[in-house]
Amino acid sequence: MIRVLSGIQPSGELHIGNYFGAIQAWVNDQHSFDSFFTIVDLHAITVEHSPEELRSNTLSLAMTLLAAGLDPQICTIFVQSHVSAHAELSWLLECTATYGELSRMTQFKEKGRSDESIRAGLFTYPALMAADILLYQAERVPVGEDQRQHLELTRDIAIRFNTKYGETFKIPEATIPPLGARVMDLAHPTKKMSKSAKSRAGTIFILDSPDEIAKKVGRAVTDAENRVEYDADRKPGVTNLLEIYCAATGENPSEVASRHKMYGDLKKSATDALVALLEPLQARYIELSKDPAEVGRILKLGSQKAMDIAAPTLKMAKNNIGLVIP
Ligand code: AQP
Repeated sequence: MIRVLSGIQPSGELHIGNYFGAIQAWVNDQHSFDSFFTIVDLHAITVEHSPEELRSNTLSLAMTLLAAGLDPQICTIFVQSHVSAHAELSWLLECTATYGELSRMTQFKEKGRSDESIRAGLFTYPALMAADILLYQAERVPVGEDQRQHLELTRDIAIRFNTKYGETFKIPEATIPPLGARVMDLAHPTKKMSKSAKSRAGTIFILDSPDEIAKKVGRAVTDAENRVEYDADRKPGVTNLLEIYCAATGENPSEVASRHKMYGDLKKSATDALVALLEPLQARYIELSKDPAEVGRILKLGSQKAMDIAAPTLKMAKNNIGLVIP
């Protein structure tokens, strides 16, 4: 059975970009593939963070994933740091990747290439991400558009390792959704929606109330024409709203554009679609948060399963690169 692996950082509250770009596909994939989903807490410490918040974000993220429909009976959900093989393989891959490759990663450049005080871990982050994927011999990696470059690098690192040291890793492929792969900030529609945005105004969080959703969508930046058209270059704000609506409903953006005359109509439709999508998820989240011990149990079982799959790959990688296996 084809194996799927994907991860998400507990670096803040989840937003609809994370949902449409990744989680929606995870929920579907779990029925057809051998699926592993990981909360990548080691990635979340590559930037300034609060230890207390990291701990609570990790549990809250696990509950959000379960509330979104991941079923621990059919997929494996685990916390990255519970499986030490990630950190171990990461070092072997850091020693396989080059300084030039890591310097070209746009996410690194955006988050502060010119800042001397940024953490070294932010620079080597893509090697850890490659380890996350390659450890499980995953062939399919559902991610949003922003991760495409990291996936390409993962493939390059795996091919180089296999060529130099012998066949070790399967070569993974990114699967990127046709709609919702790059949800933009509602207040700055040329910037990607992000957990760590400076202002919350342009980000719709998965746990936002219907009123908050209505307010944020109502204030979404559009343009002065008041004519609904699907055209990302000329109308980034309106196009973003169309894509959000369609990612939530499965409809076609050009058809939806033709049925909406004014921006107000489109904003109302987008709000209603998001509330209808998120309300049941939020109700399940409240139920799950009453029993954090059960969530802890699910994560523990998940990390056991993950360790069993990761261990033979790590051993083979160590052996092939020339380390003595005890
Ligand atoms: N705006 C987005 N549109 C579509 N997909 C998105 N993803 C993130 N933002 C969008 C996808 O969500 C998954 C998990 O992302 P992540 O937590 O690993 O980190 P990220 O990509 O850096 O996401 P954020 O929200 O912007 O977090 P911060 O602010 O902490 O960096 C990935 O599959 C990603 O593609």
